[in-house]
Amino acid sequence: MKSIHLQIRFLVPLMVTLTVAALLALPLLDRMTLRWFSRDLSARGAMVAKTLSLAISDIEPNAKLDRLRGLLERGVLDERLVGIALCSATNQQILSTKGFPGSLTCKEAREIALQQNPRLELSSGAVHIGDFPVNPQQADSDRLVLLHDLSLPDRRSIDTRRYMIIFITVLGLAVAGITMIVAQLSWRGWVSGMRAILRGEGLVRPLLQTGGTSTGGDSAPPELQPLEVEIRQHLRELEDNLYREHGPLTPWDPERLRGLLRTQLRGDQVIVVSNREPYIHIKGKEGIQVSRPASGLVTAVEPVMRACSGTWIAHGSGSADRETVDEHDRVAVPPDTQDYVLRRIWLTEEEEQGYYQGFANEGLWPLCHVAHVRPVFRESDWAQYRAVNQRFADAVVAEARSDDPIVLVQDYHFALLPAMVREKLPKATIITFWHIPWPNPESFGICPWRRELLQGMLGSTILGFHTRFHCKNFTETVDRYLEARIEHEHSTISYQGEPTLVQSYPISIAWPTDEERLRWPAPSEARRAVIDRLKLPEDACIAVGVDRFDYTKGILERLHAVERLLEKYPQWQGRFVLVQVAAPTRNALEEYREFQDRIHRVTDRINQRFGTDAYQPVRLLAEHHDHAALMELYRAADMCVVTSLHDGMNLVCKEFIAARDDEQGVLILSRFAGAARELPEALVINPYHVEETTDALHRAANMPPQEQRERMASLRMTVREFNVYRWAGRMLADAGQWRLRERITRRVQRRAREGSEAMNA
Ligand code: ADQ
Repeated sequence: MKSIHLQIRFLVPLMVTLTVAALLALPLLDRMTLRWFSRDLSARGAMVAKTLSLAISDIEPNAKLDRLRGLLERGVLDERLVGIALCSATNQQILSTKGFPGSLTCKEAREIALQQNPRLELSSGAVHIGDFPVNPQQADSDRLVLLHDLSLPDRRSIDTRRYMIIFITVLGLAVAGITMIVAQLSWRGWVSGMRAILRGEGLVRPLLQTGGTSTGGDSAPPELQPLEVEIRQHLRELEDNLYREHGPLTPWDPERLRGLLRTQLRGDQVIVVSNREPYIHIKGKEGIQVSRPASGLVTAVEPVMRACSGTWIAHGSGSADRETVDEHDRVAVPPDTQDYVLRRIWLTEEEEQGYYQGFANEGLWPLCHVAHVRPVFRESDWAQYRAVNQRFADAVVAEARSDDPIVLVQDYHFALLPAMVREKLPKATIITFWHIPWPNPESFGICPWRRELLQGMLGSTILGFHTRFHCKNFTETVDRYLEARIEHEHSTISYQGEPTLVQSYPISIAWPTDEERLRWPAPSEARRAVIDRLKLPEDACIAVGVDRFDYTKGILERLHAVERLLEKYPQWQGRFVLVQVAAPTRNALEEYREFQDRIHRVTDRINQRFGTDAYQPVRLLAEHHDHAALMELYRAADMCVVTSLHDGMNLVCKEFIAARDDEQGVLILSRFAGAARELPEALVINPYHVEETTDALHRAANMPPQEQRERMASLRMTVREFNVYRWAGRMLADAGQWRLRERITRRVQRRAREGSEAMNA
């Protein structure tokens, strides 16, 4: 209806314009046709005059007048000639035919004949006057005046005008009709184009077309495409702002996770198994203190356990751990809220040495990270690894309150445990999460016990990695070394008839709550505190690195980049400072001790080369920091530098992002960290390329606040939505579905069995 109104509004002016054009064109056309006729009559007159002139010259002078009259009277027999007169050179009428008006003198006739439109209105009608010399060679020749009837041209002119009006009317109607049809079609095109744009199909179409498929539905026509780009940009900005303000519609949080446990998992018991414990009790000068270890695994899993309750089984490694447990080696944690139970397992020095230092950290860790440190595999370590896995598996069975608990197995320390638990608790849902990368089959193949490790892991119901790439590597490894059925479509591997779902679940952190944020210092206060505490220059550009002191974290490459920065861009000398926090880790291993010594040596060298009494470009803080100290650093920094040579995910970069609610600060992130796949708005670098990392440091130090804001706002959106509750929630939801399917299958099988037993009976 609307489009018809619009077209009428468009058509009325069109018709008016056409009518005006016709009214203006008709007199012009009239004049033109008359001029053509006049020219035609003049030519015709000239011909008649010439014929008569020849006849006149043949007449003998004596018989002249009578013969002349007869001749002229014969001439006017032509119906178009009204009359003819013969005039002398002095404009005296010599004779004239009957139809020649008596009132018209030769002089008048001649004057009219000389006009452009030689027309004379007589009472009998309009005539055209032509004046021609009888003998053109003679200057004072007599002249013939011919009067042509103009009624015929006039009639023709009226006919022409009528045809013209009909023609213009038909043309107008045709143009209007075509215009209406075109307008209707293009209006529909525009409307559907605009709808397509608003539905987002205009943007989807190019993608589909590149894929060689066509949607076949509405899409924006080419003339709308610039508009499309603009509308989409505005919509996206609005959407972004809305999203930034309110976050996802149903965010993953502890409450949602608890709800999932209550509903889909019917409140079943959750048991976590990890090597590292979430709380360590240590004997200090002021009595027993509780500490949180520097561990990505603990950072991620602890908030999940707070939300889910249950039991966490871990190695009791603290000096006061034994003093704080009950007779069942249990202690309720966290100390203030006591949300769940920590069950400690005690390891002998031999066990710790073989299973943890040896097989896990000297064997599997370098094997999976492929960071140019050779894995070491010892028979004795392997024996301890197996034994300790069995001890933890037994503890799981002992802690289980039912025959089908949910067991969350954490990391490479327990590759054998899933199959061991499965043996005792076949109905348990075992979710194993591998926190470090999984290498390609060739790299993994150097492990002498590769088959046993894979068999152990395939005891899991669900096997999770950070990225699809790691899942793919694992599946290919199984394909290479075991006889198993792999179903790529369903991401499952069936080994000895038992299926395992192999899926990627990118891990994350708990997004800070409002209460937590209220305790944070303002970024300016944090900066002030850090500058005062570390005695940094007032105008320092602060880069922060937070890692366990591990060779996979790329700390050496980071130092080389800082050194190159001060060389290549000397304006940063005296201003640029890398504050490197490195928590001591695995100090019992020589590889680690040597690495840490080397980092100290390189730091000293750089500080000597570019430092002064008042300025040191690298501040190496090789000690554990509590959460508040880390937050202060993150909020004080101009940039956070993550240069891992290989990292399953890396949580430090996500902590930095979560800390920057002022949307300032730049993240430099290694492309070899799993996090790089989720956080493309960071400055993504190859840490092995010193020049590239150097330039990223320079770029970050010069980045305008607006660009920082754009990048940081987007990073924050990702980390807030893809938080650790989502990580756990997705795994538990998959487990819930799995258990439901299992229960249904078991019921169906039982009924079938009962049915066949009844039949037999
Ligand atoms: P990690 O190798 O431990 O984790 P990461 O993910 O970066 O590495 O986590 C380190 C954690 O320790 C962070 O929470 C950090 O704040 C904390 N931390 C580091 N240095 C500290 C210090 N000096 N003082 C106090 N705390 C410190 C492994 C894998 C990762 C994976 C995680 C989670 O190697 O790739 O992201 O597990 O799956």
